[in-house]
This record gives sequence, C-alpha cells and structure tokens, in this order.
Amino acid sequence: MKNKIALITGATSGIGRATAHEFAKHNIDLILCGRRLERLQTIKKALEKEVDVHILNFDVRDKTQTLKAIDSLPEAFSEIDILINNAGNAHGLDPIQTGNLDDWDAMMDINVKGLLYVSKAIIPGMTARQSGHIINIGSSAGKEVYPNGNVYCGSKHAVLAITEGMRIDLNPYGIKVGAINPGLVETEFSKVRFKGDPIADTVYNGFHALQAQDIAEIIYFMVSRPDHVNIADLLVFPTAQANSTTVKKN
Ligand code: NDP
Ligand code: 8X3
Repeated sequence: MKNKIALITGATSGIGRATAHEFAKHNIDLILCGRRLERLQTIKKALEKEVDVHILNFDVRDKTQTLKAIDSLPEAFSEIDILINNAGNAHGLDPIQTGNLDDWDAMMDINVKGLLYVSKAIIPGMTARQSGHIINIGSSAGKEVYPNGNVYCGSKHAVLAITEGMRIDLNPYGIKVGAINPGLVETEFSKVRFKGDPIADTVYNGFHALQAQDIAEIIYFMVSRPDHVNIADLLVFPTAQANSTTVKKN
C-alpha cells in the first residue's frame, strides 16, 4: 500500500520538525516547508533514509510564493493526505497601547493569513479526492487571553474559528479537520517572541515544559485514528501549568 503524504509547515524547528521525525518513524512521506533552506536540507538528508521527502522553501506571508511552491510539487508528492498547519510564532509581549505594528503584522500575516494561503492551495485536491486530514496548530492562547498577549491571542483565536469553519465546510467531503492547542512548549518560540532579549532563556526555567516531541506524538495519534474518528480539538498543558497565567515553579 502507498505511504500517506503529509505537508508540514514550519518544519525547520520545534513542533514541526519533531512531527516530521515522528511521521517518518511511521512511514508517512513528507513535504517539509520553511524559510531556512539549510535546515530543510539537513532534515531531508536525515529522514530520506526512512521515507520519501520533498522540501519547499517559502515564506507563508507571501501569497504568490506560497501558491507557486505548492503548485510546483512533483507528481509523486501532489496528492497530499495530511496537512499540518504549524508555521507561526508570537512576536513581542506588549500591552496593546504600546504594541509594535510590525509585530502585529507578522502575527496576523503568518499565523492567520499564511495558514489560509497554504490551506487554499491544498484543499482543492482533498475535496476532489473526497479525503484528507487537516490539523491546525492553535494554542492555549486561542482559548483564553492573557495580559499582553492581545494580538497573538487574537491570531490563535482566529485559528480556532477558522478550524471550526473548515470542519463545517469540508464536512460534505469526508475531510477531517482538527486543532491541537498547546500551552508552554520549549522550542525556539520564546527566542522569536523576545528577539534576543535574555528573558527568552528564562521562560521555561523552574518547571517541566512540554517538549516538541510531546506534541508530535499527539499529532501522530490524531492522524492514526480510524477513518470514523476525528479529534476535533485538544488543549494540552504541561502538568505544571493550569492556565496561561498559572504555572507551578520550583
Ligand atoms: P518554533 O519557533 O520552534 O518554530 C516555528 C516554525 O514556524 C519554524 O519552523 C519557522 O520556520 C516557521 N515559520 C515562522 N514564520 C514563518 C514564515 N513567515 N514562513 C514560513 N514558516 C515560518 O516554534 P514552535 O515549534 O513552538 O511553534 C510552532 C507552532 O506552535 C506555532 O504556530 C506556535 O504559535 C504554536 N505554539 C507554540 C507554543 C509554544 O509554547 N512553543 C504553544 C502553543 C502553540 P522558518 O523560520 O525556517 O521559516
Ligand atoms: C504559546 C503559548 O502561553 O506563550 O502559544 O501563548 S503562550
């Protein structure tokens, strides 16, 4: 039987990269996306011993580049079974009155519009084949708003609303749509959010944060359920975290 094919955005780091490794372990062929080409090449080299791997180097903020990259897929990778919309980040942690416009643009353009552009390129193949599975990586920030989280929380609330909309609209086609919403995961996320501020190195101190591998294993669990089971929405915290503002530290 032919392997399934998954396209993962944000595969150069953190949750996306861990998911690529987890999928390869389970014989899922991979289309890996991201802006850092060298990293994509290194991951491809490591994983192509196990499965077929194709890389796509584009910025999800760029509509034309995104559609062109996905349109360029060779025949063997053109029928995508699983889409993991993972690319995204927080940029800044500022009160709304002093927030930075470039940070706001980045979060809305990447987390929300980028997810839409990628989905727009892939969904028609899924509807034509009447099958597919889309998993959007939301956040606990999409479930509740925390101080100074304003626009990042807004972008992740949007991801959740879009996930629900996708699930409704794609229901007639038998396409599964779900979201996983993690709390604190120790990745490059805080380095991006705090842009070189040493505070980035302290975010996961004093408690056992979720690791990218924890989320990757849950994503594989989601995609490996039987045909009649769709995990629609998951909220996952480290044990030490009760909500966005309550974390038990040593
Ligand atoms: P990382 O910073 O480790 O990874 C982010 C990934 O997104 C990278 O592979 C990066 O690739 C990609 N990316 C960022 N901007 C763009 C862009 N403009 N175009 C294409 N790719 C882009 O963070 P995480 O793994 O933690 O984050 C993955 C997802 O998980 C995000 O959506 C994040 O919001 C979400 N999340 C993270 C949590 C956490 O605490 N870490 C908790 C809840 C949700 P490259 O730079 O090479 O383009
Ligand atoms: C990442 C988790 O709490 O930093 O989405 O927003 S948080």
